[in-house]
Amino acid sequence: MNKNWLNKPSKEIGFGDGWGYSDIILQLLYNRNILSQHSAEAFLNPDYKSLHDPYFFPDMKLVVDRIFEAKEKNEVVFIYTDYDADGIPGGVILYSILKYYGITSEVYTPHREREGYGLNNDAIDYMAGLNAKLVITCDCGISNKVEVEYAKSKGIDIVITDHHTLPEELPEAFGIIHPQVGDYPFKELAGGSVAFKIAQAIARSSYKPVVPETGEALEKWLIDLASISTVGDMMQLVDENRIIVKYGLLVMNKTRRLGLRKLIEVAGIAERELDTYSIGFQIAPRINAAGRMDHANAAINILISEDEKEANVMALDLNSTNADRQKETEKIIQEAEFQIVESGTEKDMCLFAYNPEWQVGLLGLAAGKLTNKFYRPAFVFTEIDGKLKASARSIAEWNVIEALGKASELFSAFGGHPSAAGLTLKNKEDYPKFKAKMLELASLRLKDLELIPSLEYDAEISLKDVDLKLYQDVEKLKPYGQGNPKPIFLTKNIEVREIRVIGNGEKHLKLAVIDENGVKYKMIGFCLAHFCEVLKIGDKIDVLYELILNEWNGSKSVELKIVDIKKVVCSK
Ligand SMILES: [Mn+2]
Repeated sequence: MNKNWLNKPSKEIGFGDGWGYSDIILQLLYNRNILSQHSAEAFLNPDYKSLHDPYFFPDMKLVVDRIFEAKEKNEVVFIYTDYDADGIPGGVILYSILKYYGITSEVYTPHREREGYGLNNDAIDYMAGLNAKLVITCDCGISNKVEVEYAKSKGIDIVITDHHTLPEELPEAFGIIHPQVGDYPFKELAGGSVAFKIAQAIARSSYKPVVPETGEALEKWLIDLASISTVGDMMQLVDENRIIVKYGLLVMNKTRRLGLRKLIEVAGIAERELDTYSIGFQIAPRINAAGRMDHANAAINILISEDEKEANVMALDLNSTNADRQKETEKIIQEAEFQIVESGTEKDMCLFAYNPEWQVGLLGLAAGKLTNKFYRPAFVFTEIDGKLKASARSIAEWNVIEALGKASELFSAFGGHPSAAGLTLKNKEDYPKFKAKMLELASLRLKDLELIPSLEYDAEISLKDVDLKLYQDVEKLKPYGQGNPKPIFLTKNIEVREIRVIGNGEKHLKLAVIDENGVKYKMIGFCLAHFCEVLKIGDKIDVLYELILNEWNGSKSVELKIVDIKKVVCSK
């Protein structure tokens, strides 16, 4: 699909003078809204010591003392954690830190389809039946006022650790650790990182662990899990999140956690240096797959396993669950696309697909793919127990959660964000009414817009500026992720000299181009082979690209990874 290219604004004259950075680094900092020398230093050199004091959470001391009271009294303790790639590593952080201090806890993860998100009374009954006295939630609970009351009536103290949007009325829990409750200085922590802050608070308390390590050395072995939560939940990689991910990756590259090592091995990335891409596309999807396809317990169990053989078997299992998940998702996407194209609705202001057989845990992935492909908001429905449930994904131009709010009378439940949401229809018969309402709201907002995706680039440069020095400069901005995308550059008017299609299945494009001085450069476009149908030798093109390092026989060179191409002059 044709894309709009947007240039981020050029830095102002004089910006960063005297800070000692290259012009291009300054532009990249400016593009990321890092506007003072102090914040530039902090951004380029994330330091473990800059993590905020965990005792800035108002309830932290109370919560830490309650945990050790449970140890003293030998109480049954449950960790109640969400089933996704944020909650799972977070639950394992809590389980592990308690274990390091001689407290054995049980981890309870609700079933995605049967129990749904957050605390529920049946689960509370189950834990009460096992004589639980303390339940610590992770990545959920802040909206469970009613369930927290119910737990109290059963003699259970609930400690909520969460990061989701605050409801109007907070639950009256024993304690709440939430970055938006109180004056904690950074509000964007993942659920797993909130759990990590508890681990830090315990490691920095006067209580004594039963393992040899103490303090920082002890807490650091848990930060790799917090980095999975942060990337897995697509948090902005700024401030404390940037430190967590940087140190998390350092730890993950030498992790002692057996199950995580096995997961990395079966994903086929053990030989590489792990980065945010490995977390986002290899590790988090495998952890998520358990809850999407069946029960998240499989992912919890592998991460807490201490038996080599067992961990191996579980990693292979999770790997095949993930492969099944991919296949299933692919099937849903194909069928959904077929429904949309067959009905001729692909140019409508929003897209709908429905099949009662589709698995609810995969709807969001499918909706996301449809939104990318057609650049329209998409709703993908399935049916559970006679009710229609959907996941929605939207484009930047339309706030889907706001739209759902305007049709709330149709739903028995709905929630989410401007770009992603979920809903359950009260009555199955309302499906046509729902579609009509969404189409009406979407066209109010979108009908006069040209709906094509846009790509933002950082700076226009010449090919002669591309060298190892530039690559190393750009690498200083790692780790990349939400809020800090990998830098993209534009070079205009370069001449195509060679065109080849390479790789398994002939999916990739390889170009040789020359700049205005006749110097030749190589470019590679992964999954961009379709451009060879429109390009000819001698064409002049504008190209958006990223820098990648090519290491071959001990020598290093910079290669250009094509992001998008526009033809400006055709050869005769
Ligand atoms: Mn989360």
